[in-house]
Amino acid sequence: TTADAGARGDPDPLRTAAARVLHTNWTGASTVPSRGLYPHQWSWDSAFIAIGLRHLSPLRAQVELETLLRAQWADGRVPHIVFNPSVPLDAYFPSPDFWRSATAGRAAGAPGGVQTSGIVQPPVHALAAWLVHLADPGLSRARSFLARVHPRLAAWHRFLLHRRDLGGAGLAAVVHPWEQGMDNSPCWDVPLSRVPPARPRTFRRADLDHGCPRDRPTDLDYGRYVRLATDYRDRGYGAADRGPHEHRGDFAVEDPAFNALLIASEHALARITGELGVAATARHERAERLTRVLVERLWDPASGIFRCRDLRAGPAEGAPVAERGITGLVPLLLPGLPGDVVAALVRTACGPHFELGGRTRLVPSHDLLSPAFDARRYWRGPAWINTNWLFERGLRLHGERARADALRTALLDVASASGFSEYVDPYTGRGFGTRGFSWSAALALDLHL
Ligand code: 9WN
Repeated sequence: TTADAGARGDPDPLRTAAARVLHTNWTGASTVPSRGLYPHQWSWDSAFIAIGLRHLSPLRAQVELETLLRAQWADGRVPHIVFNPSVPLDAYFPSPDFWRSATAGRAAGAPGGVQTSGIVQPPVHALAAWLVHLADPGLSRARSFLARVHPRLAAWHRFLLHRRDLGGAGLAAVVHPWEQGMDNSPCWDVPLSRVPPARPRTFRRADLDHGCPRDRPTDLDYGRYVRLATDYRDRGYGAADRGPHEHRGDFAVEDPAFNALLIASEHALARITGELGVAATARHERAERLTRVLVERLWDPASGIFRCRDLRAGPAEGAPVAERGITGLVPLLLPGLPGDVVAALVRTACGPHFELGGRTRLVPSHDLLSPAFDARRYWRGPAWINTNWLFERGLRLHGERARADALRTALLDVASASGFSEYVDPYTGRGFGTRGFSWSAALALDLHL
């Protein structure tokens, strides 16, 4: 731990402890989120990991992203899990024999040489690629890093902006809570309530071999996750869905954080394009246009937060979800937000629903005043390092320097004192979930330097 390293007279105990986590979790070409609970490569984890890893080894950070992008499907999607063939099938559920990417994903263009899931995760990758490039531009140019990842990142964004524009407004929709990355957020309670759960004894939850049931999603949640993934798989992962409105799944949501990360990555892709000697204006303009759509479609001025839009609720346009989640604060990281939206987001984060700078040490994953809030159950209240890293970035971008500095200090303290826990109690900083969690170590390292 950081304390052990400090006791041995290490001048930089946080760096040493974080580097040890990333070293332990490195498998040769990518990094697992954690050795026990998550023994494969995860999509948005790898992006956050690369952002920290660039400070230890820019080469490994590039390879991390390249390994993930090699598993891209022909339709542009980047799968949420790339499976490690040397890990036993029962080590993680759902395993490759559930997803059957090579057969069920054939029409959508799943790759042959590697087994993957068929759903996606938030598109943090172009942002990560750009930050990795900046860590060592000489090495990046010598390896043609950006030239090689650029076409894959562009195809990935095309998939999201076209195939996943299920609402027809220009935003990307997610078709599974695992795609948005905050699996059991109370924001999904209403949209998920329409999904008939798979029968409990038809699958085995490997997560409970490592995680405490009190901190994890419930069996009912899992039944619904399994049903949605099974249905999507059995429809060939959407390969036959022709127009934007053709997707028939029971769950389709436009999510603020997912789209904000896509827009931030569009800006990064514009910078990447510029570095490669191609005019970047059109892509920046598209990012600005998407920012306006995000505000028009998901901003709720009355409550000062972005709302998820449940596309399966009622009429064609869907309906906003009432719960306030951390997802609704993440768009602060966008440069083109109107000033009144920026001011309101900061007020909301510091107000009674999230208490930043007040009673909480880090921004919780969910509204403290919601009856659904639970300080230790996964995405229903605990604070996560990745969302706090994103919010810190937003505060800094918009000139909120004192608040950004305070959040950065708290993040570093909590991340290292909790042994780089997966998530923490937002009031006390006590760690839950797995320890030695890669993105907690990587993003602390990024803010530490
Ligand atoms: C399902 C790996 C992933 C994160 C997600 C987090 C959790 C998986 C699970 O772990 O999800 O994808 O098994 O619970 O919710 O954000 O990417 O760290």
